[in-house]
Amino acid sequence: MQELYNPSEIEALVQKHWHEHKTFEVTEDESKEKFYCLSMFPYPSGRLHMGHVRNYTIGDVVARYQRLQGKNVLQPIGWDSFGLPAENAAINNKTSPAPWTYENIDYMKNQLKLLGFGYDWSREIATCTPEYYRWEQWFFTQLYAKGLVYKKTSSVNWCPNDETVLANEQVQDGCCWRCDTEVIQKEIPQWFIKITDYAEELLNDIDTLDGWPEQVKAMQRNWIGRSEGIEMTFAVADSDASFDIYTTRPDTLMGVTYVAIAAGHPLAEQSALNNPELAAFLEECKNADTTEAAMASMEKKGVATGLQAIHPISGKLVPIWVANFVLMNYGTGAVMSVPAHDQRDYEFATKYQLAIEAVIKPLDGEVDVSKEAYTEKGIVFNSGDTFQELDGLDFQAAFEAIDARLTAEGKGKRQVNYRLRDLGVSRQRYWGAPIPMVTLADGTVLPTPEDQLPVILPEDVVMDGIQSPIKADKAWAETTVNGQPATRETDTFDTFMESSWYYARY
Ligand code: ANZ
Repeated sequence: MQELYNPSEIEALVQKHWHEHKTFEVTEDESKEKFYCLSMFPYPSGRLHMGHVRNYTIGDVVARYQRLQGKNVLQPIGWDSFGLPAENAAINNKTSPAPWTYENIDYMKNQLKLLGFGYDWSREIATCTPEYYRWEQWFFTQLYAKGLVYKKTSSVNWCPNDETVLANEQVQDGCCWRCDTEVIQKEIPQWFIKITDYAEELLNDIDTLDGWPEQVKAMQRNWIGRSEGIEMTFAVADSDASFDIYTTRPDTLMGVTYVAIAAGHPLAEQSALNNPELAAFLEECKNADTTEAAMASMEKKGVATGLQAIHPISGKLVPIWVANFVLMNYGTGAVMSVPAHDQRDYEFATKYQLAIEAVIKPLDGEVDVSKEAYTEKGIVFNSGDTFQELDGLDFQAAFEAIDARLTAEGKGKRQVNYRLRDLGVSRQRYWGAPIPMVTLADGTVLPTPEDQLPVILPEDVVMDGIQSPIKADKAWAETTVNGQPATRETDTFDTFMESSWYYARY
């Protein structure tokens, strides 16, 4: 036996043996318990880094341990290989994304092999190949048939330099995470998957996740963000218009001193038609960063619309403001503002000299709102003549009483809201799976018929700046469906579409 361990000699020998004996290839074996060990696929960025080595070593240790336990272990590997970096690298290196990607895969595959991981290489996949993404396109059309996919124009974070939509997580301090260009808001038609239909189920099933850290489960719950409240209608004074607000604190209803609406609210846009100051403010809000972190720290600003709303119970008139902290895509895009009991409303009211009226006090004492809002749930007081019965009730009793009264008068109803949004999957870049939808000459939108799948992304392309070659080449989009000329969708799926299902590929 040799004194010194010579890796290049001994490891090469052992790996050759594994290869020749197909040591890690798995087949069906009813006599053994199955064990499926899947690590997150690497993105073929070019070279492995130590993070990869650590990550894949952990998975490999688990797989080998389970093998030694006598289980039939499948440990596959593949490449999560669509995405923006390939395009940018291709532009910089004057090549196209496909060869850049496949070369990186070859190189990194050799590196992984040198590390001696026990993968079943016969099952290697790359998510950028039609063999893989055809199933993704197929199940997208199945989701469409079930009504779980829809197209809608929506405002997105847009990087003018990369000409692409960015996820909120990809916006850092109002700038693009990749190129640092200032991000703007833009309205474009996009495809969405209706994950909100499953919000309740997702939330309930978090309870069944055994062995998950409590913090992770809490993060998941917060992300889904279920809240229970009341949606109610405020009429606009001297007009036929009305609008709905959503509140989780109906107990504070009698303390409403103004109403705040989002910059994208139809009432805001309408009021801006003859109000230049408001129009300028709406324009400013359009390009604001709407990530949660940014919303929390930004300066609260607003402009009065000049309109008044009628309080649904007291009938009092309260001013309608447009405020930058009201989100258009949450609840109804409008809030009843109760500065005495909401700190954000308090700061806004103080800044613009709006009234502050306390209507909730602690169980055992008085309330002081001279310096800040009292945001605890307490006991209702000061309800006034129109709803005196409310005085003395606690949060839950007041919630019920207000719900009952508004429901009886046809002015409101209980409502459950979720923070979770439907999943936007459209990207305007090239290196992704084509979205399998077509539009007929009369505007009818249809899924690509099954026998025309996969819709193949051409790989032999010339990158012209960052313009997608399938958008640049008008002929690519021309097709025929049911004997009629049709135009293909030229947007591609975001890469999380590939990443979210390869666990089910085997
Ligand atoms: C009046 C009120 C009084 C509120 C009070 C709070 C405290 P969650 O739990 O996240 O659902 N809100 C509703 N829609 C909004 C929007 N589009 N943009 C910004 N804020 C919005 O929070 C619901 C509360 O957030 C609602 O309850 C509303 O303010 C505000 F003492 O209504 B509340």
